[in-house]
This record gives sequence, structure tokens and C-alpha cells, in this order.
Amino acid sequence: MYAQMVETGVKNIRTLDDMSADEQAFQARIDAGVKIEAKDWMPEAYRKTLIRQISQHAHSEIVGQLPEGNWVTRAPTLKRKSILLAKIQDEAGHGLYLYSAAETLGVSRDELLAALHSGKAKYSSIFNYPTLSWADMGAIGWLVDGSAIINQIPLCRCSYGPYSRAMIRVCKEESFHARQGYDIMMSLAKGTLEQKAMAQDALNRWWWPSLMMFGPSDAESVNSAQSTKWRIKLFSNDELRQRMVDQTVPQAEYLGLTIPDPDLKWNAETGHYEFGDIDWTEFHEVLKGNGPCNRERLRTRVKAYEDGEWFRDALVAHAEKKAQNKAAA
Ligand code: FAQ
Repeated sequence: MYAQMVETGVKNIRTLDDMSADEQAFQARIDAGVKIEAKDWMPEAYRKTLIRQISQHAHSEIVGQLPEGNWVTRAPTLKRKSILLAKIQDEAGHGLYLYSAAETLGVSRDELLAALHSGKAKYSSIFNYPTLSWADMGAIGWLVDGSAIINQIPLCRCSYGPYSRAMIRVCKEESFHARQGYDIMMSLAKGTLEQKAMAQDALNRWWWPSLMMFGPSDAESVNSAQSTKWRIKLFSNDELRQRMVDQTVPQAEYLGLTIPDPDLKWNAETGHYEFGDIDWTEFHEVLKGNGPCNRERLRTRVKAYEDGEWFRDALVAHAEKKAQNKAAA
């Protein structure tokens, strides 16, 4: 079966012939749906792929707090403010959960954070866009958390145990986030003409970047083939992107808002919406660090880390003192 895995256009994939006996046994366990646990033997490339993906995911949750943090002090009501605060706190929790999952693979949190702070590590492109109005809080919850759920529900069934289990809780919380975002959009869309225009403007600005969250097209995705074989990815970037479009267009219609895509049309034969071309140049520019807010996000993140140094040092000093007291007793 594995000998047939080399198909046209499939990149970075190992065939049966490339594999050692250990790797073949490992692949057989994956194919049988057995979860891989931290202490199990695994190919180095599997470990590296997971560290890459889980840490990028963790960084995204942490940096993802910043665009919304911009609106905590300006939320229109106390209730909205409490909900937004709770959501942002959840994202911090997701980040910590995911860093812990990455640590089970033998990498330290300090190494991961150093990679983020030096600009070496990637995080989701979506968080490099500015949040210009309160409606952006609605659009982020609806579109960004909505896309995150579509991407992450399959990850609850991925082959690596600690990641899959982390995702179950994360997805539950993301569902609340998406609902709160849609609720904001609904209030604005049913509000005054100005409020509805704000909602439309937010949809216009967040639609295309949200589609980019799913990553490059399947033809361009370098990691998909091997990640699919290892059951880290259960659906391709394009499949999940299509799912997002199919799910979201009727929701926009219910709000009375227009998706900013003149090429969007329902295809009754396929049962899917067709949509226009994504601006991949913009996507790659954002990945290279040239998005509207890349520099600001990184600066803010590094400053927050430096500002928290005294607190981390105090915790370590306290732990060391306790350990010394215990040893002396
Ligand atoms: N942004 O070969 P592929 C959230 C990179 S969490 C930046 O297709 P892969 C919650 C990719 O890393 C959002 N980089 O790669 C929230 C790779 O680079 P590398 C984050 C991207 O890994 C909501 C290269 O391009 N979610 O939103 C992006 O098979 C609201 C080639 O791509 C996750 O991380 C991108 N959009 O597939 C928080 C989910 N797309 O590493 C706060 C887990 C691709 O080779 C507020 N991750 N790249 O140098 C995944 O499912 C996958 O990693 C993909 C990419 C689908 C993102």
C-alpha cells in the first residue's frame, strides 16, 4: 500500500522502500487508528512535524489575543466587555495547553518562545490584520474562530494523543467564541444603518484573510502529503476551506450581509459554492513578515514577555527555596 503513495504532485512523502522496520511498524499503528503517545517510539520527522505544527498553533493562540485585546477597553457594554475578556483568557489557556502538548515531544517552552520572539517561528497569518472597529470583534469570532473550529475538529481525531486530547477542550471553547462573534454581528446587522455598514465593512476586510487561514492550496502545500499519511491532517487545506465557505455563506445571507466576492456562486451539481481566486501574493507577504501588523504584533508580544520577567523569576526563586527547605528538612 505504501509503495503506491508517490503520486504526481505529492511532495515530501516517504515510501515503504524509504522506511526502516521501525517506521513501517509505526505507520501500521497509525493506519490501524492507534494513538501515538509521548513515550512511544516515533520517527524524528513525525516528532519534528508535530513540534512545528503544535508550536505554530500555540503561538497563534497567544498572538491571537492581541487584535482583540485592542477592544477590551472600548467594548460597547459591560456584558460585551466581560464576554470578550473571557474569550481572550480562553485563547491564553489554549496557548498554554498547546505549549504543554509540544513539550511532551521533548522541546522546551523557552526554546519555543525564543523562536517566536526572534521572528523565526510562524503563527497564523490572520493575526497580522488590524482591528479597526467594534464590528471586527464580531467578524473575528464568527469568521476566524469559525474557521479555527473547522480546522480543529478533525485534529481531535489526529494520531498524536496529547494534541488530539488538547483539541477536544479547545474546540468546545472555540464554539462559544464563534457564537459570541455571530451574536455581535447579528446585533449590528439588525441595528442602525451605520451599524449594519460597520458589520459589512468588517466582513469585507476579514473574509479573504479568513480563507487564507487554511493555508496554501493543496497543489502548493508542502507538508500535507506526509501529514495526511501520519494522520496529523485528516482533510486537506482546500477541503476545509470549501467547508468554511459552504457553512458561512448562508450565515452571511441570514445577516443580510454580502460576501465580498463577485465570483461566488452556488453550484447545484457539486452541492458547493464556487468562489473567486485568493490573493496568494498577499498571503506570502504576510508570512514573510510584511503584513499590516506583523511588526507591531511581535513588538507587543516581546514587550509583554519582558514585562513579565520579574514574575517568572519570582516563581522560580520561590520554587527553588521550597526545594532547598525540603532537602534540608
Ligand atoms: N498562517 O504545507 P502547508 C485560532 C505555513 S488558531 C501562517 O499547508 P501545514 C484560534 C505552514 O506552517 C489558528 N503560516 O502546512 C484563535 C507551512 O510553513 P512551514 C491557527 C501558514 O502545516 C481565534 C507553510 O505555510 N491554527 O485561530 C498558514 O501542513 C481567534 C506551508 O503550508 C492552527 O495552527 C497560515 N494561515 O498546514 C485565537 C491549526 N498556512 O511550517 C485567537 C493547526 C500555512 O513549513 C483569536 N495547524 N502556513 O515553514 C494546521 O492545521 C496546519 O498547520 C495548517 C497549515 C493548515 C495551518
